[in-house]
Amino acid sequence: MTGELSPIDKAKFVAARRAADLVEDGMRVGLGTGSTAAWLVRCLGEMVRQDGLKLRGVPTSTRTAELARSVGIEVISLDEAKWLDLTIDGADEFDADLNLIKGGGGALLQEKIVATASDHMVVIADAAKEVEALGNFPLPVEVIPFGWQTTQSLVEETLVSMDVMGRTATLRMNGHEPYVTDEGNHILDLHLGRIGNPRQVAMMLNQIPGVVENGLFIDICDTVIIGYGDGRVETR
Ligand code: ABF
Repeated sequence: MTGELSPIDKAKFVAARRAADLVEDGMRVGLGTGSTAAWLVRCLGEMVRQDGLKLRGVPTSTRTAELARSVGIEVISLDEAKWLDLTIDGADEFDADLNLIKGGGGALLQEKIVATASDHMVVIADAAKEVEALGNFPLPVEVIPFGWQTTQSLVEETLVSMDVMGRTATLRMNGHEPYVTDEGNHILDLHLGRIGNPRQVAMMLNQIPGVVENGLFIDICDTVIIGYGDGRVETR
C-alpha cells in the first residue's frame, strides 16, 4: 500500500496507521478528509479486507465517502449512526491545547458536525502542523452564497475588535469560479497571522448571519497523533 514514500507522506502514513489501531470491532467511526485522513481510510480498508474488522464509517465529504466505499468500508450517514465512538481526521494546525484550524480541504462543516457527535476525536498530523499560536494557516469560514460580499465585510469588521494580526478575508476560488462546498456554500479564507484568543474569534464569527461555521475547533479534539518523516510517532 505504501511503496517508497516521501518523508511527508511517511509522516502522514505512520500517524494514520497508529490511529487505525484505535478502531475496534463494531465501532461507528467518523472518517476525516484530506491526504492524512485518506491514509487512515486506506489502512482501515485493509483491516476490513484482511482482518475482517467490522466498522461502519461516517465520511466527512463526498471524496472520503468514495474512497471509503472503494476500499471496502461500510458507509453510513451520521443520522443512521446517531452517535460515533470515534472520529479520526487531519488538521491544518494544532496548538498545545489541542485546538485546531481545519478546513483547508473545504470540508470543515461536515468535519465539525461529525467530530462533535463523537465520544472521541483524534487528529492525525505530520509534525509541521504543530504551532505555538494558531493563525498562520488562513482560517476557513464557510458562508452562504447569498450576500457573501456583505458577509465578507461583516467578517472583516468583526476582526477589528479581535486579538489578531491580519484582517483580510478572501473568497476561495476553484479556477475562475468560487469554490463550492459539499453543502453548496462558499469559503472565505481569513489571513489572520496570529490568533490571540481563538475561542473568542470562533464565537464572534459564528454570530454573523451569513456565516455557517468556522474552521476553529476549540475543545473538540482529545488526542493528536503526530507522525515524523523518519517513522516516529508521538501521541499528545
Ligand atoms: C482535513 O484536511 C482538514 O480539515 C484539513 O483542512 C485538511 C488537512 O489535510 P492534509 O491531511 O492533506 O494536510 O482534515
